[in-house]
Amino acid sequence: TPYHRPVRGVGGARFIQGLLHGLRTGTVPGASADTEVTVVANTADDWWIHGLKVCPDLDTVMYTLGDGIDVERGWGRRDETWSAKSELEAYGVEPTWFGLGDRDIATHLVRTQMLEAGFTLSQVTEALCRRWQPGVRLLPMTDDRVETHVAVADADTPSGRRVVHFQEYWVRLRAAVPAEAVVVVGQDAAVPAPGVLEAITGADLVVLPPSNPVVSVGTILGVPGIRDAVRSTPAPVVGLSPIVGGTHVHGMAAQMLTSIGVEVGAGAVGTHYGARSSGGVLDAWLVDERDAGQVASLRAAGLRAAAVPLMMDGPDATAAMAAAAVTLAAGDT
Ligand code: GDP
Ligand code: FO1
Ligand code: CA
Repeated sequence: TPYHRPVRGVGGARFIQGLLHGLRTGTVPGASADTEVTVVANTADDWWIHGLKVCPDLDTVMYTLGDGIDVERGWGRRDETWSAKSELEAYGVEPTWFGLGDRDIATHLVRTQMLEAGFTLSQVTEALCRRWQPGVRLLPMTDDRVETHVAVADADTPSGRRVVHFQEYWVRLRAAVPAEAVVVVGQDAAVPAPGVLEAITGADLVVLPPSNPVVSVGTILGVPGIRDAVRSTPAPVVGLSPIVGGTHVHGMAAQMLTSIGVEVGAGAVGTHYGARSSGGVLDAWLVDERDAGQVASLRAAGLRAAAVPLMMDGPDATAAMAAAAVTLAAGDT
């Protein structure tokens, strides 16, 4: 299996894949193969490009769990070809730095047509998942248009700044310049998608996967109503650190944390989310064994905390992380 090959980002999708593996093989305490999993996905990476609505995080989860993902790239379809991309380039159509693969385009065509016919993003996602059968209930965080934009330095503007869409920051700029601010356009007016609040308040357990705390988990919690649902659910809430040994494993969590003034550390991210006993969203926070030194201060901050291996080096290792999270949340350690 090519599962272990390095990929960018996709912390959330790979975690869920490992969790499902653990459920199927019976290694997650108190759960079984028929345990229902609902995934609330970030949609603030989404954008319109070449007239198509593209939802990278929904598609990454759907393709990963549906076994259609290009594992090495970590996004888009396996066995992809790029004829449409080269044809667009030949016409001189911008942007050329963002590529839609020929297979992947079919997903965006279906999505865009359905949206234009009046279906909601939730309904479209359900329809797409009928093909991919991800084995989870996959919900967008909201059906409303919400987009993360990033302010970067630009000496040629009166303000000294320029704001670019998250995809431009990530794909064109490679997150190589400092993010001076993150603005989540449309977030204040967004409404959680149908089923999202009910899934959180009706769950037996809520898990924040090792994902970007700012532009993935942060944007989800920022949809009005979602943070409150996580704060008030009767279920325990446990998170896994995306920061290991002082930086992210892949991606750009470090740049994003810096932009919001949070130290790039496993403990700092846990206290940034905060303990529910003091207005935060977590009961428990799992850090990597390299960050074991931060457990004491997390406990002092009111969190149940433990250090275990947190590298998703394959389905078994990832399932063990999920099992450790469940155990910690249950208070058995
Ligand atoms: P994106 O939307 O593709 O950026 O994916 P996410 O936001 O879900 O995940 C990116 C985050 O997952 C980054 O902060 C990574 O550090 C984290 N991540 C990726 N792989 C691993 C891993 O093996 N272990 C841990 N602990 N975190 C990981
Ligand atoms: N990432 C890239 O680095 N380059 C691309 O051209 C690109 C295209 C793309 C198209 C569809 C899609 O679902 C994802 C795509 N991504 C691309 C990945 C995407 O930028 C990121 O994975 C996420 O937005 C971060 O979560
Ligand atoms: Ca993302």
